[in-house]
Amino acid sequence: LELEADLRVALTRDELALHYQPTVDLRTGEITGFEALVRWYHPTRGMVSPLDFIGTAEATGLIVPLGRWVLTEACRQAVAWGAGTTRRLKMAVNVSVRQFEHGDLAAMVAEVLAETGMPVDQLCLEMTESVLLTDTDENLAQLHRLKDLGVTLAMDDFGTGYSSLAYLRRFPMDTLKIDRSFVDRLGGEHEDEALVSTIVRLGRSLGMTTVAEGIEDSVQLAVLKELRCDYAQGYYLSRPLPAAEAGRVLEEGL
Ligand code: G
Ligand code: G
Ligand code: MN
Ligand code: NA
Repeated sequence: LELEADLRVALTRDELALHYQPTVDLRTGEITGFEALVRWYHPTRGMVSPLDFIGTAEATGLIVPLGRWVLTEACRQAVAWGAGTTRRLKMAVNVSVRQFEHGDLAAMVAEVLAETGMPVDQLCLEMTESVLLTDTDENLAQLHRLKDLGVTLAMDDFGTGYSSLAYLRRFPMDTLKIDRSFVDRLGGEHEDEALVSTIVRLGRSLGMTTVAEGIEDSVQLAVLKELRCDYAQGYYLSRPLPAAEAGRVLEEGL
C-alpha cells in the first residue's frame, strides 16, 4: 500500500526514468535499436527495480498511466536520437497483459505516436506469452489493431511459457525473443545448443526475427552467430544504460 501511494506520487513527479539496452545485429555488430526499461529513483529507498513495482502497478491499474508514460518517453527519445540523421533505430517497449485489459491499447499507442512524431515502423512492443493465453479473442483483436497501425510485435521471454506452435501461428508476432535461461546453457558446462538452435529455426520457419537475450560471454555470442540468430542483447554487449550513455554508444559504438 505504501508502495502504491509512492508510485502514484512518482508518476506525477520526476522519479521515473528509462534505461536503454542496445540490440545488436549479429551479422554486422551494429546497434540497431534499444529496449526501454523503466527505473524508479525513490526519494528514500533509492533505485527500485521494476521487478519490485511492476506487479503493484499491474494489480492497482497504475500500469496504465505508467505504461503510457514509458511509451511516450521511449518514443520521444527515439525521435531525438534520429533527428538530423538517416538512422532508423528500433525502440522496443515492454507492455503488460494488464494494458490489454484496461482500455484500448492500440488507440493509446496511436495517440502517443502522433504526439511524439515517432515513425510507427520504429516501434516494437514486447509482451509475454500471457497476452496469448488470457482473454484470447479480445487480445487477438488488439494485436491485429496494433499490426494494422504498423507496429512490430515481439514475444518476450520465449520458451518459458506455454505457447504452442498453434498459438505462434495464430498471433501476428514478428519477433521471438529467446529467454536468457536458454542462452545461459550455451557454452560452459551445460553446453546445450539444441534447444536454442530449435527456437532459432522455428522462428525462421515462421518468418519471425529472432533476438537472443542475456548474452553474458563471448562463447554464447559466437554460438548464437553460428546458429544464425538475428539479434542479441545482454550484459556482455551492454547493460541497460541511462539515456546520455546510450546516446554515446550510439555515436561511438560499443
Ligand atoms: O530491467 P530489469 O531487468 O530490471 O527489468 C525487470 C523486469 O521488468 C523485466 O521483466 C522487464 O520486462 C520488466 N520491465 C522493465 N521495464 C518495463 C516497462 O516499462 N513496462 C513493463 N510492463 N515491464 C517492464
Ligand atoms: O523480461 P525482459 O526480457 O523484458 O527483461 C529484461 C531484463 O533482463 C532487464 O531487466 C535487463 O536488465 C535484464 N538483462 C539484460 N541483459 C541481461 C544479461 O545479460 N544478464 C542478466 N542476468 N540480465 C539481463
Ligand atoms: Mn523485454
Ligand atoms: Na525477456
